[in-house]
Amino acid sequence: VRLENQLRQALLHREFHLVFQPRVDLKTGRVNGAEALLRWIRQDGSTVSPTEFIPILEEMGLITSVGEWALLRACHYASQWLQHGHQLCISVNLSARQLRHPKLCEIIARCLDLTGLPVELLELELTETSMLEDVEHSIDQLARLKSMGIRIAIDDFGTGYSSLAYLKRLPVDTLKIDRAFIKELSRDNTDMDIVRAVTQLAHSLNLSVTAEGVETPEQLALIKELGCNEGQGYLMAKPMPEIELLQWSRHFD
Ligand code: G
Ligand code: G
Ligand code: MN
Ligand code: NA
Repeated sequence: VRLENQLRQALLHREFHLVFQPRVDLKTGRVNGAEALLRWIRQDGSTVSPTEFIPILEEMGLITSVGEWALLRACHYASQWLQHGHQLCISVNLSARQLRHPKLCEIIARCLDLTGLPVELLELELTETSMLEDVEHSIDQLARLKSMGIRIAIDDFGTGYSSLAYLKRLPVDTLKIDRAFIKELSRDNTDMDIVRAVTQLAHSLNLSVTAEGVETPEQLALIKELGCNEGQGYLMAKPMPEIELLQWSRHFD
């Protein structure tokens, strides 16, 4: 209850911020895009993890408005970067409740319209679990988004329950392999086989693969060897404020 009240205050006092974590193309070494991640910084400077407050925002029914705000800000920044000559695809996380929202397509269309961001520079990340809450509706909703030209990624892939049958039916573009599989990746363990198999499966379905949570040069070498398309993780960069991302991307030009 305390956190609930604080969240209401947070909205009023603009305590939410976005940070951005780059996604790097493993073939060219260039920055393909960035994932927008929500941060709550309270007035006393303390922070609360989104894993704590997002479920509460969901319960309170506030996730749609906070999510819409995040979407608009993310599109705004990506549009600014483009104007500075950096064509970066922005990935925005959506919660299950946002996916179920009947006006989702309209909300997104409005964000693109207001910010002038080209549609192909927006990617939405959804977890398997949120996509499978109501599969038929999800497939419809995702198909509508895709027909608008928006890219869809399955986030935290491998931690949910999606069966391969659904993978075939869900209109997605990218699999983001959960960092749990990258964490202990080494030449002699099963995670190596899992990442290889997932990557081959994804490629046979024409999906791109992003490895998350890349923290060491060894992991980077292995995901390249296994054919992943993109890497994201602390080795490349931690999530950072918008202004730093622009400076960081310059090193790759
Ligand atoms: O950035 P961090 O590792 O703390 O994020 C924790 C979790 O919060 C991740 O699972 C991430 O997907 C989720 N998350 C971060 N930002 C957003 C957001 O804007 N919307 C939603 N729905 N989830 C987010
Ligand atoms: O669930 P999702 O993939 O959206 O969450 C991304 C979260 O992972 C972010 O909160 C981000 O801070 C975190 N993250 C990003 N890179 C790394 C990494 O290399 N190691 C760890 N442990 N966490 C990471
Ligand atoms: Mn994500
Ligand atoms: Na993830």
